[in-house]
Amino acid sequence: MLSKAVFLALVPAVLAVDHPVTVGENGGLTFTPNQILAYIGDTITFTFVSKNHTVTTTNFSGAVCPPPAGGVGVNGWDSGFLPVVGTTMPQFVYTVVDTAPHFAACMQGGGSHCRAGMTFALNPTEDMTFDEFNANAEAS
Ligand SMILES: *[C@@H]1O[C@H](CO)[C@@H](O)[C@H](O)[C@H]1NC(C)=O
Ligand SMILES: *[C@@H]1O[C@H](CO)[C@@H](O)[C@H](O)[C@H]1NC(C)=O
Ligand SMILES: [Cu+2]
Repeated sequence: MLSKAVFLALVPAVLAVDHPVTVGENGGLTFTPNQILAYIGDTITFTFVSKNHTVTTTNFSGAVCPPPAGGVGVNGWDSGFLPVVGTTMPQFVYTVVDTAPHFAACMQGGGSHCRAGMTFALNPTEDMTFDEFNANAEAS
């Protein structure tokens, strides 16, 4: 049996959680769910289940669609294009490294997927909501 001190040393200070997100469910231009709240150390596992999409950070407003290659912002990310070929469903895992809001969308189609609502928010705020971001995307 482990002593209490050893046992406590083995328990992480914060229990990291994985947040699964499905990309292209039922062949749609969607992230499911389209917004999540997560802590530093958590992971987001994006599973691509149809077509050929990306999850790429972009601006909250202004030039939203399409997101640029490499993504926007400090600690932004870009999965690159992850086509579903046969029965292989590619995954992209992002580890949360800050508490800032991050807004992402799909790059495919020169911005057409992004403008059609293929948008996603990590840690949106009262001032920067998912709905407002999505409206900015539609209008961009
Ligand atoms: C996925 O989309 C990108 C960008 O349109 C394209 O360059 C690439 O060839 C596509 N991949 C497949 C397997 O269709
Ligand atoms: C995102 O917004 C910043 C700040 O307004 C701007 O400098 C940058 O060019 C924008 N990025 C894109 C891809 O439009
Ligand atoms: Cu897409």
